[in-house]
Amino acid sequence: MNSTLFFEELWKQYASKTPSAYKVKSLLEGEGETIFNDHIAIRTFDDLRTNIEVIAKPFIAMGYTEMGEYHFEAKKLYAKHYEHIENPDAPKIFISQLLTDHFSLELQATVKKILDNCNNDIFNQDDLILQGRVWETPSYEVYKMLQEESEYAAWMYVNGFCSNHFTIDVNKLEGFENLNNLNQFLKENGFILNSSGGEIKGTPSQLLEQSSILADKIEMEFIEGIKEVTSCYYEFAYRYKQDNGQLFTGFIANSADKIFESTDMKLQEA
Ligand code: OOG
Ligand code: NI
Repeated sequence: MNSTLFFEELWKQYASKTPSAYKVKSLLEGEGETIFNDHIAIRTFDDLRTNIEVIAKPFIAMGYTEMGEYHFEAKKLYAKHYEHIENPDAPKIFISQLLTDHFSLELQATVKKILDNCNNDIFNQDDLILQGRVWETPSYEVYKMLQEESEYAAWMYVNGFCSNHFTIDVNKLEGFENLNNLNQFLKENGFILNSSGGEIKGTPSQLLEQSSILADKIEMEFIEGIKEVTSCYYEFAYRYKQDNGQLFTGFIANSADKIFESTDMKLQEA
């Protein structure tokens, strides 16, 4: 699949489970804006069958290069980001993985069982991240057990492989001078921002400011019946110039740490 088609398909799947993202995009287009995507993000388990390297492979084949790496000690996550050097307009890719070994033996065994119980050929397919949850109908009991240790693990168990957000490139908006203006506009229109660590994560001196809306909630079929879980969210990024005059293209671990929480069930209930 060529990369334009791939990102179109990825957006379609993401928008179908993230009605707020579709609404925000339409609202801004209604104001005359054209939307550009700064980056997407993918989550996975660090199992050798599904780790960051496995997820990154099709992107490397598209011409992406590994750039930065990020550590999240408290959340027990690790991430890398990728850029398309020849095409700076291609969205950056942020891929994180759960550091399974840092959790309980019960969680480790559960993750292994989830992966063992599905057709492992699928992990090597180029379109893995268009496949969503590739394992069987989840159990609510397992979901709650994972959630006690890691919101990320629980989210991954029910959502699977996808882009968990797209990101509006705020630099390219015409009617919004800065991220705060966009945030105010979104709030006036009824969208709820993730305020963990403040509505704006990052500072001009860190060269990146980010905000996001809370993930949508969707109905999910569990073995035990239908329950609500979080799906995906929309992010907004404003980048500043580095000393060389080029926009900063990386990520900031402290900010990312809070952006992850956009899918936390605990923020929904607060
Ligand atoms: C990724 C969170 C981090 C960013 O831009 O810093 C992030 C995730 O929720 O999987 O997207
Ligand atoms: Ni992001």
